[in-house]
Amino acid sequence: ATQTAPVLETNLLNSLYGEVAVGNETLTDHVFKDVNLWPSAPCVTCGTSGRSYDYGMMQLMIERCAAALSGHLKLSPGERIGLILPNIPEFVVLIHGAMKAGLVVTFANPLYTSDEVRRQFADCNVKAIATIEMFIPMASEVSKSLKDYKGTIWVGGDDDKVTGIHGLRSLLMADHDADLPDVDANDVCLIPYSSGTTGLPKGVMLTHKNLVSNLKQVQTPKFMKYDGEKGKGDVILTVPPFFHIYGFNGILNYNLILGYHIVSLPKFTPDDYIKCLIEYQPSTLFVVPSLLTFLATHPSVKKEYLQSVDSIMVGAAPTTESMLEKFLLKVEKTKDQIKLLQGYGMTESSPVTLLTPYIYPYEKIGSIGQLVPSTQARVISLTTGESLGPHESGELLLRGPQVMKGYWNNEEATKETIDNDGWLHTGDIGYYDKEHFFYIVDRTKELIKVKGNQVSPTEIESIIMEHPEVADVAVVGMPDALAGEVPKAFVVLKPDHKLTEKQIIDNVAQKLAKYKHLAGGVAFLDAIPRNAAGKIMHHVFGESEKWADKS
Ligand code: 4UU
Repeated sequence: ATQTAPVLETNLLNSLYGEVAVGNETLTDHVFKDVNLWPSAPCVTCGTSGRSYDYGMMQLMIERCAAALSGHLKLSPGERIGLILPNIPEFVVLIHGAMKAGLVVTFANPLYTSDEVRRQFADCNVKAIATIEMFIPMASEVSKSLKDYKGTIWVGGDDDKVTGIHGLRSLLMADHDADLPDVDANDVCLIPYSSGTTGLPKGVMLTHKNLVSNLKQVQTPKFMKYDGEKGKGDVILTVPPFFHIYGFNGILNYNLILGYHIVSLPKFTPDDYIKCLIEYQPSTLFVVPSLLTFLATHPSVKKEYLQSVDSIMVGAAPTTESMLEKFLLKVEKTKDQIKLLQGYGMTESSPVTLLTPYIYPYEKIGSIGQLVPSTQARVISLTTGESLGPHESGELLLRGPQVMKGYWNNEEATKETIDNDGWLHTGDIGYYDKEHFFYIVDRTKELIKVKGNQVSPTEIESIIMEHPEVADVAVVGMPDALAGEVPKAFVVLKPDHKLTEKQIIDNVAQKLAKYKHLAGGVAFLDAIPRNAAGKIMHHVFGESEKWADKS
């Protein structure tokens, strides 16, 4: 049974699980520190093609990749490399190879349009791009707008058939003269993009220390399946993208340290996923809520396929208690037989701040868990800013060694997000109970989450504003049974203009990745509700009928 936790007078909550030492290792050294204990264990397998490397091979490829990036492409420590890669085993080679060479990685969703990739890669001044054959033309086009560009790496390619393109296999086969740098753990090594609480996606500067701290924080006995023991040869099946912080640090690195066999799909299809369940008999599934819904409700997912599974980690968007229960009913298991774990995180916090302990009381189902070690929280009133006590909802503030250094080239946004005392303002609304289990109930920030993916309303709004006929626009997340939320546009047209819903939807579809499309449609209004400062009151749309479609 959980004990009632002491709440300080100030309502500042400390983790109930103490502190972790913040190491001085680099991320790659930390992740592969025990690899010599299991060199021939399978490391990462592509669930679609079956292509697989063991831990020893993975380590060798990472070292050779680092040498090639530094010795052959002449990339210098601190320079940025952009990855446009799906979940394939070579993702690990590129990202850890780059970090070993002291480079800073930024990754993009392969579904992005070239406009989206260009915006991100130009913003942080990328000097090289690694991608698969399909996206080489996009990389070439994007590279034209990048200064002092040093080259494209073709993952899957054999040799330098095209000028300026380096085949990964040839890079790894050749010997390179490289002097790998001593990398400082305080250095930034990853710049994922997040829109945070407002505006367009911004570069999130994460250091080795941020990411390593977070791995230590989540690998605390209370939160782990084997109470800290490693090397049980577990198989995990995972779909969340490695190019998002949950997939990269929360899943990939987390499981690499433990020597587990990671099976992943470059592209999710129900058939491939079911095939992997049967073929690899995974013990742990890492999912986002929409995938849990698929498992719980899709008729082709039979309970027999899930017999090997003993735990499922859900994160990146809200899950409902009823969906968790629906899943248990479907597989005819109790929560003791299949652990349903939730994690809460943000790109800005490397990502995990809250996690359910591996064993926790049934009545806490639906909770995002408790503070991981070395993490503090406050829940503040939306009106007065004071710190609230148990069962009072307010904005969640978090502090710990996993919180980012700041936004890339954007001091103003950094100051708005991390206050002078180091608190990260999450833009999420929630509360905690007397045992320090937290619950998320709402969001103050504009962010829309589509199947766990971030969608920035500002990004879609700016595209809709490009129509000369549009006077004003607000994009809002609307509830959706499978995706969680989908974007919907509320548009004010200039007088006597007849722009149609279809024209608006098509224009957005041309410029942005599919999950950002206006699946919620378009509604025409007379005015967009804005506050005194002129900011769109995104929040009022979701909660009331008064903004009902007038078209
Ligand atoms: C309700 O989504 C993430 C990171 C997710 C993550 C990572 C490691 C989950 C579990 C884990 O172990 O990052 P972002 O930056 O894309 O989105 C952050 C936002 C949060 O502010 C919140 O609004 O995503 C939402 N979110 C959640 N909401 C994330 N996790 C949850 C959750 N419940 N469990």
